[in-house]
Parts: sequence; C-alpha cells; structure tokens
Amino acid sequence: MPVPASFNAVLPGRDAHHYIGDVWYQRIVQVPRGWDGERIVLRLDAATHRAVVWVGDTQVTEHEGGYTPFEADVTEHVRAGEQMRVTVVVNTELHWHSIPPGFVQELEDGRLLQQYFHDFFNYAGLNRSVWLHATPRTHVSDVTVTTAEVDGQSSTIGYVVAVAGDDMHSVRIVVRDADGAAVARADGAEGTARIERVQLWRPGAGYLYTLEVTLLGAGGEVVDVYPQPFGVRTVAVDGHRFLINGEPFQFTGFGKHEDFPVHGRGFDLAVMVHDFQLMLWIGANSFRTSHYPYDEAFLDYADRHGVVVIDETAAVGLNLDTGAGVLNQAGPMDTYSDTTIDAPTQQTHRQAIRELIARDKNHPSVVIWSIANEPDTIPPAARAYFEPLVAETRRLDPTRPVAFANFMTATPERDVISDLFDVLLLNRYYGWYANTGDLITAERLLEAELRQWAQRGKPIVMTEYGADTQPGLHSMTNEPWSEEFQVELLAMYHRVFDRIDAVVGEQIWNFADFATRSGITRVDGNKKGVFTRDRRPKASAHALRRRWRGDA
Ligand code: GCB
Repeated sequence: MPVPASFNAVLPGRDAHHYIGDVWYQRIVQVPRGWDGERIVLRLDAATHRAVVWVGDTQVTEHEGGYTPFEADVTEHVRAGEQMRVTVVVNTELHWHSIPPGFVQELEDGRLLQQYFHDFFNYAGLNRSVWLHATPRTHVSDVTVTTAEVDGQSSTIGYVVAVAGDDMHSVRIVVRDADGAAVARADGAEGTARIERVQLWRPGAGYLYTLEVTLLGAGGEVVDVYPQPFGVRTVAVDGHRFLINGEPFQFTGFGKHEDFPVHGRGFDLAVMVHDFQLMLWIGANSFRTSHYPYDEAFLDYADRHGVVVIDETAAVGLNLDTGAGVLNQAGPMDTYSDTTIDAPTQQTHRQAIRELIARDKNHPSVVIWSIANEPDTIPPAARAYFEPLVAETRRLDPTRPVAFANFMTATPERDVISDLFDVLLLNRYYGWYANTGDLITAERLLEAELRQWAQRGKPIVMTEYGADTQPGLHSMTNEPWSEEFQVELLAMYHRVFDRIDAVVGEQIWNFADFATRSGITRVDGNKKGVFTRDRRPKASAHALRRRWRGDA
C-alpha cells in the first residue's frame, strides 16, 4: 500500500471502499549507519483514526485521533546500520468517544456499516507521511515563538525553548531574516528578542524570520541546532473588525478538503501546490482547514505565501439534530447524553485541541482556532460541553481568537454558546437547503439573520454558503444544480455581505467537489465546489475571480 494514501481510495471495489476495522501496514527499513549514537525517532504525521505501532516485536507507541502527528523514540529497539521492521495497525472506526464521532451499526446480515454525522467520506489509513529521523540525544524538543508587540519600526518577540536529554547545556538564540542575516540574539531557554526595522508577515506577503536555536554543551560545543521559521504579526478583534497588524482584514476564499481522486485524503504535494495556485488565480486570500487539521505542508506553504488560515479541529458532526434519516433510527436522539456525546468525547476533543495548538502554534498564517464545525449548540448541555474547551484553548494560546462554525438552525435566539467566542463563523444555506431556488426570499432571510448577529458586536465570517452544481448543466431559469444558479446564489450572498459592515469574510463551500458517503442528495459526492474534483473551473470560478481580483 502506498503511503501517504487512503487505502479505501486506492483499492478497487466496494468491500475495500467500505471496509471497517483494522488495517495493517508493515515494512522493513534500513537504519542509516551514520546514526550510531543518535536518538532515533519514528514519526507518523497522522494515522486515521487511531494506531498502534511496533518496531520488531515491541510496541513503541499508540495514538488516538486521525489528523495530528505522534512519534516514538525507538533508539533502544534499533541499531544503526541494521534493518528494522515497522508495523502499524490503523483502525478506521468512529465511535461516540472519537473525534469526529460516529458509531458502527451491525446490519441484519451481520455486515458492519460505519455511521457518522459529517459530510465527507471516511477515508482512512496512513494519509500522511511516516518518517524515520535522528536527533542528538540531548536535543531541542519544542520551540514557541510569539509576537509580543510591534511598535513602529521594531518588534519584540517572545520565545520558549524546551530541551530533552541529560547533558548539561545552555541555549543560544539567533534571529535571522529571510536572507539569513542575524538581526537579533538572546541567551537562555526563555526570553525576548528585539527586531529593529522589522518586516511584518502580511496577508499576501508572507515574510518569515528564522529563530535559530543552538544548544551548547558544557565545553561550549554545539549539541543541537533547530531552525524554527516564524512571522512577526499581530491578530486582534476590535468590535466588528478583524485586525491583522492593526489593519482590518477581509477574508476571501473557501472551506476546503484534503480530497482528490485515487489518493482519497492522502497528502499529495502537487495537488496541494496546484490548489494554492488556483486560490491565487481566483483571488482567495484565505481558507479554513475544514473539517480537520491538514498536513503541515499546507501551513508551511501558507506561511511563505501570506495565505491566511482558519485552523480547525476534527470536531465535526457533534450534532444529531442536522436532519432526519442520518442515523437510520426511528426516534430523535440527544446530541449530549450518556450514550452519545459525553464526558469521554469531550476529553478526546480537549486532546485534539491540545495537539492542534502544539503542532500549529508557530504558524503566522493561522489567525483563528476553530474548535468545532456545526456542533449542536441549541441545548443547554452544549454550554457545559464547550465552556471548558474554550477556556483550554485560550490557556494554551492567548494570542489567537477562538471560534467555531455555527450551524444554520442555531440562530441568534437559539444558540447558547456564541458569546464564549471572539469571532462568529456562520455556515448558511439560504437558497439551497432552505428556500431552495428562491433567491428573493433567501436574500431577505439571510440579511435579517446577519443583522441580528451583527448586534453582538463581533466580526462575522461566513465560513460556508453555496449550492451543489453539476458542471455542464445550464439553465435559462437559474434552476438549482445549474452553473447559472451557483453564480446567482453566490452573487446574492455577496450583495448582502456588502451591505453589512460586521461581515468581514466570505469563504465559499467548497473550493472543489469532494467525496462523501452515498445519499440521495449526493450525486458522486458533494458538488458545491467552485472547481470540480479534478480542479476544472465551473462558471462561478470566473465570477469569483472578477469579484476578488477585480482586474480579471
Ligand atoms: C455543512 C457542513 C459541510 C457540508 C455542507 C453541505 O454545513 O459543514 O461539511 O459539506 O454543509 O454541503 O451540506
């Protein structure tokens, strides 16, 4: 099986596609001879949704959650210059205590069916790279860089370095500019450094510095060097405004997916760069990592190119109230109860937030943490569930606004958690799921609701709006599913956004068509893409380019 890839996209046939349970990966690798005396680490960028890892016959690590990295120090189990056998068992199942949640239903004939409450196919396996690498025994184990303040021409940055290992050491810091010139220095594992004539990281101009961390041994010899790229920029919310470096920022762009034919959710560098180039072509300045943390390469690229990111956890589908039929069960179910989303789910969710922030904290491109997509936020239990998670997110990173993407039924009168958050992310489908095809009523209702939200005094980013569109289907009467309808629906939303100051962002659902499970509203997947699944433009792509780039 190729890695990275979703096994259930690579293998032909229904059985493999819908396979549920354990999948086993194994291979023999040669440990480089030159690594003798080093600390040898096996790192998995992700295993969807959980995994146990062995080296030889020894279990070295296990991990829950399909979209964040984990690693094992395997030094004691391998020898430089010799072969090692790596075995990974990846489990594909979603259950009530996983993020995202789901449950496995046993059919009458004994077959198993994975049920879940989110709208993208449950691609699983080793969707990201697996690395074997070496570090010194005493090594830099973590670095955090923050922009403490920017005043005029200069900036103070704060840093914290964590070191693992037994050797005596001291820490030295050099800040290098993009040309490699040293522009600031500091000593010690924690402190500040001042950068004069600072070049800020800006949307569209992703200027990066490097914090070069050097560990020195007792005799002054270099023990480890770790170069951590970072950007200097501030993010703040001020009334209805979303500020980057003190300047109002308007988000344009998309909710995306890691999704492509043959790979499934498997990371592909060429597809990633192509997508960024299409976003540049269309004039998108931002995207949301809906509905899970993406491969870290997305954030590295966004950092370098000044693309703004709303970074989301995999907490999607914490909502049993999104419509009938999802559960194939008779009566309604409560989202929050002892047999559905409960304290252990919240614990997994908390861990997912911790791992997201630990992984992504140094990326200047990330300006908002989105801790969930469309949870059920109407019952009072939602508040008890979310309040500690918001507090934890703020404790882990006081520098970025916290948000969640709100579901259409959780209107201002009904939603019980939005006051806990800094920015209102709204997903709305007026004209599609509601008032289907009637853009006149849709426009009125959309505007009325947005004006109500605007009274909360917070910035609003519309993180989803759109219409399923079959490429090549045309209509003189703007029928839903036609390319004309998608163009008209988006234009209607944009008219409304332009009338309401509190709306500081528009991220269309979706960048491209993507795979979902089967369903009567899904024709070969979700077709709300502005591009097809193989990245050809629909008519809406050209219309958006005119709005967002003006010059097109
Ligand atoms: C939503 C979800 C997204 C779906 C979309 C749709 O609200 O957040 O995951 O794909 O609607 O197209 O139904």
